[in-house]
Amino acid sequence: PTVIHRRDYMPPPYRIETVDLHFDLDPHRTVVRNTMRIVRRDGVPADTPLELLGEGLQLEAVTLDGVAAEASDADGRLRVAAGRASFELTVTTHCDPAANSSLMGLYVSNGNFFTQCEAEGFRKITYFLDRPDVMATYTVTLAADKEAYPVLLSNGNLVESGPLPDGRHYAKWVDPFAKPSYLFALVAGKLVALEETIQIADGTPKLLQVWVEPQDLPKTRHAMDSLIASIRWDERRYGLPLDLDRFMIVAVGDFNMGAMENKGLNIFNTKYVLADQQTATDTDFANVEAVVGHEYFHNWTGNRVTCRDWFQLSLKEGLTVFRDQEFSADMAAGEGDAAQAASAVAVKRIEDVRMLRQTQFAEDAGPMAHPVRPESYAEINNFYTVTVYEKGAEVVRMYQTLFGRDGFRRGMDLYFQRHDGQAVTCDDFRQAMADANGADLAQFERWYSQAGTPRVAVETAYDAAAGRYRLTLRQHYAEDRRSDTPADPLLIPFAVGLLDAAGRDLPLRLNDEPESAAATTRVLALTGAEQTFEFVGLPIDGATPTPSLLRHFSAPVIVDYEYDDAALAFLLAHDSDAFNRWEAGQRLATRALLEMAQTLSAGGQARLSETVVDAFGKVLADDTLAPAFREQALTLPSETFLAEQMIEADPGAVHAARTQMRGRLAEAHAALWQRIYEAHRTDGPYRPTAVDAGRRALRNLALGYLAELPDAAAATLAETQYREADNMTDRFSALGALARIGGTAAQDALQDFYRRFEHEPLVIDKWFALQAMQPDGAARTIDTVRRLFTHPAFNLKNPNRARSLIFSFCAGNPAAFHAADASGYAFWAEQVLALDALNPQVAARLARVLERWRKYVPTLRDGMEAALQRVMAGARSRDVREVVGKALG
Ligand code: B3K
Ligand code: ZN
Repeated sequence: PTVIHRRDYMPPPYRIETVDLHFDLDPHRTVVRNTMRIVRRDGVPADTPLELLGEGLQLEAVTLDGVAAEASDADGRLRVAAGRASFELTVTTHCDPAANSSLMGLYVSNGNFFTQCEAEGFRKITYFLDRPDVMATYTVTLAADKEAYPVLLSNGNLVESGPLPDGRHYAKWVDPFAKPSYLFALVAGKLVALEETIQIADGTPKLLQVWVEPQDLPKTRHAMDSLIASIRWDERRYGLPLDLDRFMIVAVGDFNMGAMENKGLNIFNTKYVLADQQTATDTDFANVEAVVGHEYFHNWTGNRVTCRDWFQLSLKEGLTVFRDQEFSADMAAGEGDAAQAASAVAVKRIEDVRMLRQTQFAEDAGPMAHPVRPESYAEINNFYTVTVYEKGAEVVRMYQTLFGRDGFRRGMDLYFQRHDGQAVTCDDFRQAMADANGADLAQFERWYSQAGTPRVAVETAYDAAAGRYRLTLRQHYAEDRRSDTPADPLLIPFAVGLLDAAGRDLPLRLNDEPESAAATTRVLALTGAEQTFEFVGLPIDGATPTPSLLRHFSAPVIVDYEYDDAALAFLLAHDSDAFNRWEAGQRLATRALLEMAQTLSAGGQARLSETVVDAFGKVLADDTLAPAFREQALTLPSETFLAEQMIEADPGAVHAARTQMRGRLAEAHAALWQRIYEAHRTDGPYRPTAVDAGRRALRNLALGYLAELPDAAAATLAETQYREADNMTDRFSALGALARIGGTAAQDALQDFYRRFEHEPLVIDKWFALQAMQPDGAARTIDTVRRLFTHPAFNLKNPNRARSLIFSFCAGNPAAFHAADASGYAFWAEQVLALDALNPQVAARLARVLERWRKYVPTLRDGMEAALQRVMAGARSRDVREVVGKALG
């Protein structure tokens, strides 16, 4: 396939200044008339042809300044010999939205029209310079049958609407802001809206709407509240106001990803809009808030200032993920006192880091490894990755760690002052941060250009007689890093603390600093390959302090330090940095689990160390800890994360070790789990707040542990909870516990659940996912999955449904998926190929499940390689071919 390189960037020869689009909407033959005001850029030779990109379009006519013009489409490029410096070009085409199963461009979902243009979908709607550095103002007229499509929406403001002959009607929209084509959107159909008018800080009124299908209207309140909270937060924290008179969110059931930030008309997967007590879990509520925030925040970071080219994607995505993380943290912290707030912030950080380490670190160690700002791609849709998003957000977070919140804000202000209305690069953002803070960030550029997860090896030395503590930090990349990008030393903000024997923080002062500089957490700037920092003025002849390293996860690195179990148990009990308290427990559990998995993998009998059992017992018994934090501390590292830590991943052994450890923790602390279960009922009406959600999470975690016990008590608890639950979190957790226990109670509950929620697609997704994620038991999960595949409610064309069954099994159930007989791999290959023909983007995501095949024990590798070969031989899309080609390469 053709590979596109960052170094080949060239500005476009022509500018498109205005776009006037006219749509005659029809599911099978939509006619699009596109009139553009085009200007040749200064210095471009007059004979340079204009080449507009198009994909799958039927060309009807082209006129140049009102006169029919010669134009031809070769290989998806419409060449127009304009020969003048400034002109008006009208291109008329038609397309077939109902036949569009890729869900890119214009498509039909449940009888309504939607668009998705990022990254390169606009070219499926009309011929265009479909690249983000071409910014134009759009006027859009939509015409359609009035009865079938009563609502007609596009970006910006509604300026005109009215009837047309033959039962049709039209609406005209004007977006006053210049934008790249990937932010264009239209929606047409039978929809209703929850509406609210608010005033922003300067007093201007704004109309907010959440558009959904009529039956979903009662599930829109939370999305609306989240939108209002997002608007307020962006004004307060960054001084960034909503710039349009109206802001719309629209929900659609068929959508490739989470949501899309189209200017003034955000289009969302229903999963991230609809929520009510009966059908959405606490996690769903939190996700709606986060995604509504994310898309709203793009209005400034992405839309007002956009990307020059797609290699700069992290400019908007890393920054906007960072913003949504901070928003969610503030929202969770807003409810309680200072201690509760700090704990809520730590819990949010823990969730984000868990996900980063499980998915991004693995990506960065595999064949798709790429820098935050990639150097090349075959299919840009394959680069909407956890590296660009989540590692990108960590890179942005490091500016804030280095300069503080105020310094970060100064950088943001300068960024908007310089670049509002422009399409820019990651370097421009870094320069604004540097200039606003009088800093030199040249070295920091490497975070954007070097792939792989850096490791920091730590050595410590304590001179008790002198009260000095030396910390030597050495940074490097793993030897087997799969990337040819440079491996030069990075600027790593490394936050540390030291605990005395009683677990209290020691004041820390570097040897060249005045006494007043002492603080209990110090952010060390590691810039060299190896550097030593010396803390002085510690108590003379004190006990050896315990280091708390990389507090709050101050950089996306792996810390290598030889803690013994006692030190980890001590940190878990005492560290003032809540993130590192959690981290100590995870390290302790990870080490124990990996030892057990190795033993089991070699055919031996594993035992869990009593230090670990006791350390977890202390957390269980510590009622001073916030429930949400306790739940995180008591949740073991995931099987996927653990397998990634092995030299050769053995998912079966990991699953066995983790199950054994859960069983041992359940049995050793049965009374405590029982007590936690009883003590954490939530009183009063259901509220999806962080505090209440934390109580439910801890209680349901306890139920899960109790379900590991051989007696029947947990089954009774779970059955009662299932029946009496007044919210989806408790009902679904109880269903999960019952499913794990198995037997007829599980079958009955699963059936009841299906009947209860038959008409709630998002809940039926959960029903499929839960079953796909059960470990092999009396029945093999692959058989259940194949049976569910033929269930009348299954539909491969709906991405949420495909993800709920297929992805849940292939990516969310490692032990069953990696069965020794390769049955999982055969299923995977079939499904990738089936999806490849329907929806390449979704297919490519599924294809990525096997990209780490070389990491696994030899007995599994052959089966994976064969499945990959089979897909390579049959796949047609650029998307899947790029992924599988790299995996096999
Ligand atoms: N910007 C979109 C992602 C588009 C993905 C295209 N394959 C959603 C987001 O990050 O907010
Ligand atoms: Zn985004």
